[in-house]
Amino acid sequence: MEDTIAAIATAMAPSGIGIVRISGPEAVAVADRLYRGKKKEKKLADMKSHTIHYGWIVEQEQVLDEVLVMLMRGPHSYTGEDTVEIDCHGGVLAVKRVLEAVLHAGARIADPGEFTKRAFLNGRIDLSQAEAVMDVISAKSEYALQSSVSQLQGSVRRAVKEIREKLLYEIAFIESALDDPEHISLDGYPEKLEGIVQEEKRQIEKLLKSADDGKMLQEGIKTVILGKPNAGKSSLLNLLVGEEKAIVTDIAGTTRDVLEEQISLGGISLRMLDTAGIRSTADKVEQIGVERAKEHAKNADLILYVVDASVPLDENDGQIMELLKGRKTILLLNKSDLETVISKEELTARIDAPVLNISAREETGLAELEALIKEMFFQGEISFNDEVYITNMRQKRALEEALESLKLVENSIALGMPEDFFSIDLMNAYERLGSIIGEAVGEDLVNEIFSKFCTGK
Ligand SMILES: Nc1nc2c(ncn2[C@@H]2O[C@H](COP(=O)(O)OP(=O)(O)O)[C@@H](O)[C@H]2O)c(=O)[nH]1
Ligand SMILES: [Mg+2]
Repeated sequence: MEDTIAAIATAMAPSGIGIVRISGPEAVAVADRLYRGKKKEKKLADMKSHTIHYGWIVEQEQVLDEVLVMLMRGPHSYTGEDTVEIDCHGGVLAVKRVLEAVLHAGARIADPGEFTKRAFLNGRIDLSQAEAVMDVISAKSEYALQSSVSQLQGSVRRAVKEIREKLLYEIAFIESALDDPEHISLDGYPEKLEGIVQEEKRQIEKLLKSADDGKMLQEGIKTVILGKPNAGKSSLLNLLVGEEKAIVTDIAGTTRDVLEEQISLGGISLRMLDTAGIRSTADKVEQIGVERAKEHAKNADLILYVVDASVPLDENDGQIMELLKGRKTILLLNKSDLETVISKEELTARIDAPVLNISAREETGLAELEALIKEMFFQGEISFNDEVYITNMRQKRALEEALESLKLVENSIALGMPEDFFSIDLMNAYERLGSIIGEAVGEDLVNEIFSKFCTGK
């Protein structure tokens, strides 16, 4: 962290403004080598922190761009170090020229995520917050964003800290009792500890339970559209995407490959897969498509089974119903604008799943579908006020390991083991929880986490 680093913080595409960010002990000096204000003698080094300065970036007497320069001295900056941000014009070439000049003036190019890594290493944010930064950037739906922002504000850290404090208290108590048996008695202590361990296990389990929802919020609910050919599967996908992504014709067997689209429905993101209609077919390509549809159905979070209500059920529907077993399913009785020959009752008699009447052509039934999905996956309510969602797989693993350690403590209590056995596993749980917020994590892990970031962040 001795180096002064620099990178382009904005997207590399023509835009109004592009930002070159500089951070490190030499940040202000580097900027001063290039900055020229209206008054020639003006130096950023003499300016107060958190001020903005108009001027030009000049390299070897050549004016590169007209800029605004933002000055933020550490520790009150994103990285915790002296930071200068240069707002230049957002042409790809203009931003690159300014960055090059900054590098010539003594900064080195930043690694991906290095600004955030410094914020973490300088103790300005914990590891769970650093991970949230990346999630905020890559959020694909309103709820994914809200959950990441709440983590950025420290919701995960607070939840983890609370559990850790309780564990640490018990570890310390056991240690002092063992050191000073004359004054501190451990009589009846195992029973008391058992109650505490149970409670903390419950807290961890609650966080772990949120991880399933959290993953779906973050990555989207994997939703597979199944049905016979011509049921209106591709029409439904197009309707939800809002444009003609899939080819729609009245020829059965039009969709042969699986088509994936990320869509947002009422703030929830769905990874929606349109598939080949399921039927027995002699066409080789279509057969492969049917197999793929079946494969995807196996690990779907949700299946939308589209039924053409204007034609009777047949043996192909029987085949599809087999695929629905054990999967969350919504039955969509499509083409309800036409004369229908299938009733809701006929379907619910055969499969245990909610049924909605829709028409992909008339665009009806979508609001009901949205409400039903929210109900099925988030009990209708997604709230970030007092709920913490674990969206990160690394954090989830650490929670699982902490839970295992607490189970070992329970075991030792049940077996009547000596107290120092308890503290070993309590300590393990404490450390695993610590790794979530980045306490005592190795350099390799830190590097791995931050290397997934984009440059400039
Ligand atoms: N009347 C009516 N026709 C529909 C509806 N949805 C789809 N279609 C038509 O049904 C045919 C097959 O649609 P498509 O989306 O390709 O079905 P897929 O094979 O299941 O993907 C096309 O001619 C669509 O225009 C609907 O709600 N009402
Ligand atoms: Mg289709």
